[in-house]
Amino acid sequence: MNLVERFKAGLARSKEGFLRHLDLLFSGGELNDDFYEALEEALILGDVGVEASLKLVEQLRLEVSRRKIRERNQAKEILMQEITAMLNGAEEPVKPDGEPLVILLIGVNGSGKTTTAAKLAYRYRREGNEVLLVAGDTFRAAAIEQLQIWAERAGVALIRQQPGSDPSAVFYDALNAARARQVDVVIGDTAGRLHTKVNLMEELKKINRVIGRVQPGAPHRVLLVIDATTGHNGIAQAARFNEAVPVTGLVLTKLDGTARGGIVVGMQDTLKVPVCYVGVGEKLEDLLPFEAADFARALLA
Ligand SMILES: Nc1nc2c(ncn2[C@@H]2O[C@H](COP(=O)(O)OP(=O)(O)OP(=O)(O)O)[C@@H](O)[C@H]2O)c(=O)[nH]1
Ligand SMILES: [Mg+2]
Repeated sequence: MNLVERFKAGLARSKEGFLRHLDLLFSGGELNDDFYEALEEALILGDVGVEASLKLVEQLRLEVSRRKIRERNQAKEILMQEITAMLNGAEEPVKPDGEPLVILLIGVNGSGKTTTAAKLAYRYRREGNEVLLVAGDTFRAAAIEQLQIWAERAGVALIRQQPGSDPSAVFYDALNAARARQVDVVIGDTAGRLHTKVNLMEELKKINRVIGRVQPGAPHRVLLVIDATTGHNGIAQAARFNEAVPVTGLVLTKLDGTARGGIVVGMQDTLKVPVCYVGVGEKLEDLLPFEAADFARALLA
C-alpha cells in the first residue's frame, strides 16, 4: 500500500462520516451559493475548524471564478490543492553529527504517547538506526512495564528506573548512556499530564532543561501527542504545553477512530505547528509520516 492508500484506510470512519457528504456535494450540479454553504458546513462538521473552513471556501470561490470553472468535479481538484497548501507537512529532523537525535513525546493522559514512542522506535530501527527508548513515565509502575513490552516487540533497548523516581534523572542517565553507546536516536516517553496542572508542567520544563544540559541543542523534537477523537479540545491543551516546552510538531493519534478526520487540517491551521505523524491503529506499523498532498488526496480523491 502506498501512503495515499494507507491514509485512506486510516480515514475509513471519516469516509462513512463527513467525507461522504463531501463526495455527494462534489458529485455534480452547479457551483452556486447553496453549494458553497453546504461545503462550508460539511468541512466544519468534519472538524476542519470554522476559521480554516471559511478560508478554504473563500479561496475556492475566488479561484473558481478566476478560472471560470463550471463543474463541481474541477472545483474538487482546486480544494485539494488548497488543503495541501494549508497543510505542508513537517520536514524530517536532521540527525546531529556524532550525537543522538533526541525526541520527546508529551501530552495529556491516554493520548497515545507510549504507543507512539514504540511506533517511532520501530520506524527508526527499521531504517537501520540504533534506538534507545526512555521510560520517562515513572508515575505508574504499569507504564514502565508497558514500554518494556513495546521495546522488546520493536527490538530496541530501554532505559528505565524504579517507579516513583524523578523522570529528569531517568533522562539524565538515558542521555549519558546514549552518548556512551553511540546511539542514533533517543525517544523519550513521559507521563500523561493535564495541561492545567502547574506542578506537572514544571516537571516537564525540568525534563527539558536536564536533557539540554547533558546534550546542548536537545531535545531536537518535542512532539505533542493529541488524540484525534477529542476534536478541538486539543487546541487548548496544545497552547499550554507549548508555553511549558516549545512544541515542534504534532502527532495526531487514533485517526482511525474518528469520523471527523478534518481535524488534521484544523489543528495545523490553528496551532501553526506542523503535523509530523498520524496514528492509524494500535500496531507498531500504524504510524504514518505526514505528507500534505497525499493526505489531501486521501481526503478527497
Ligand atoms: N486505534 C488506535 N488506538 C491507538 C492509537 N494510538 C494509541 N492507541 C491506543 O490508545 C490507548 C492509549 O495509548 P497509550 O500509548 O497508552 O497512551 P498514553 O498517552 O501513553 O497514556 P498515559 O501514559 O496513560 O498518559 C491504547 O489502548 C493504545 O492502543 C491509534 O493511532 N489508533
Ligand atoms: Mg503512557
